[in-house]
Amino acid sequence: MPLYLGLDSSTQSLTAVVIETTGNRRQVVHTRSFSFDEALPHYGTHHGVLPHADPRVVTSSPLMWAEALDLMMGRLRDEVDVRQIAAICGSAQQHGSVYLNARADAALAGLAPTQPMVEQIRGIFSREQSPIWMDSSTTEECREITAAVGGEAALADRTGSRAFERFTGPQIRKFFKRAPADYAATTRIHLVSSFLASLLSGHHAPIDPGDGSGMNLMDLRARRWWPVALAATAPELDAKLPPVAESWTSIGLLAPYWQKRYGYAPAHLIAWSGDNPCSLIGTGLVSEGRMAVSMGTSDTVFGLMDDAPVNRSGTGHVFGSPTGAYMGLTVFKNGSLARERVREALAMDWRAFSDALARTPPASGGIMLPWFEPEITPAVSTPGVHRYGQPSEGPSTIRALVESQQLAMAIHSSWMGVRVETILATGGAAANREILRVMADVFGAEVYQLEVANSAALGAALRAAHAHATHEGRPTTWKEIVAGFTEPVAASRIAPNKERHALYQEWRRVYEICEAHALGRGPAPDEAIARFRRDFNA
Ligand code: XUL
Repeated sequence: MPLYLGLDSSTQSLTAVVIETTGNRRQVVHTRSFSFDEALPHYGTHHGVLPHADPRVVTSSPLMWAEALDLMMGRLRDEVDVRQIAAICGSAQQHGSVYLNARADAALAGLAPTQPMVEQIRGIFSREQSPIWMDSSTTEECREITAAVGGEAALADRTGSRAFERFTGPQIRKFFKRAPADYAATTRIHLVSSFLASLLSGHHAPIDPGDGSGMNLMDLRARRWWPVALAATAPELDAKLPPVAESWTSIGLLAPYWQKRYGYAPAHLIAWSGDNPCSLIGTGLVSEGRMAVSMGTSDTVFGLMDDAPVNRSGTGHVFGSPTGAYMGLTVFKNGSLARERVREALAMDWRAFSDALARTPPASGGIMLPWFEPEITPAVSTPGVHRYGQPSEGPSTIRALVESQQLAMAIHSSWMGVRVETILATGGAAANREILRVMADVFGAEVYQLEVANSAALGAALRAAHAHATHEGRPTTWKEIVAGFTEPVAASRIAPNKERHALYQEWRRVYEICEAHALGRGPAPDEAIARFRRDFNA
């Protein structure tokens, strides 16, 4: 009976989900996850990233990601019947880039099964550290690229996003400017996703439109590199990038290294994608109308879109969806990161955190802009936490934080133009019902918890099953593929409270004034807060 393997290389960990999809047996048969810090401490990462004096520079080790992949494939051999795995697909943190030199082709093609992979690929990198999505050090390059392509609107219309510091194009440009000789010695630039797929296939894998749209380099609708953006970014970039290929592309069979070293079958490899496009599938968002809010290291709001809207929001992104359609996404860097900081500062456990939310009335904590780290939405390069309307520390801080995060998500995802009636909540913080209650009231939407804990890895496994069925001449719909895996927990439904939603509609305007003030773009919000308190007796 065929099995399908989905891998997810995230910021902090590597996860594998193995599923079976035959007839009524539609289930996850195995899950394995380990954190980079714990499993591979010799790389010296902290929460998956390398230390830097400048908080805007965030990198990780591509060799570590490779070693993690090898470790995982070996562990799976001991835990599942890997000979039954018919197809493999993967997901990875988006935007991060891997720089390879001329030795890479031969090393990839000639991996000897008698030695660990890591020893054989040490020499293939033209850059030892990979910039990742948490990096915000390329403001200058964003400006240069934007000007060279004819402005923000031109870049956003063509690629789905205005220039963002973490996007791969600005990162490549910075590398070219700072280390021109190393850039010249680079023969291939991969995303984390296509790099890991290359290790499995033994040759350079393509980039799929889902992950390619996180680069400021791809023509979103044509699904190929946009020559104007390539020219604006760095010389001879076209020759260094892998081709763009549809997400369901079969990129070959698992290389002999994996078959001989661990006993895998010659499984079909499907093009990897980014974690957000994979999570779209893993949360069952294969048609328009529903949205997911994922609360992990970062918080993200996303949903499928049949067409690519012109995105003039300046905040969100339009990415390719692995179904061939599109997805809208807005990312907040200070997600769980901020919740953890506040909880730690108050010396509370998660239970006390929830109790504090349950005990405090809506809008009683004021507004908090929790920019502990440089923020993506709205763009904030110098970190700083701002508090308005209720400066006292204590349980009200938690209410201020959680409400402000939900208000920011509602405001900054409205550009997608989707009437949100149902939200699927996922990620670690989605286990907290009190947070979900605030979400339901702020959005005025029904909120369901998703049982799926590893939506990106599950999405990758479902993509493997979908592509395999299609390649075998058993065409199947996305709806059929996700059935039985992604249904929300019916009993978890939280309905919005009408009165509280009305109150939050006004509190939302106060939030907007506070945010504009914190960004140095508007007046102090005292008057607006006083008016709100009068009107709502809050
Ligand atoms: C998406 C983004 C993050 C990373 C996290 O634009 O930057 O969600 O993909 O892995």
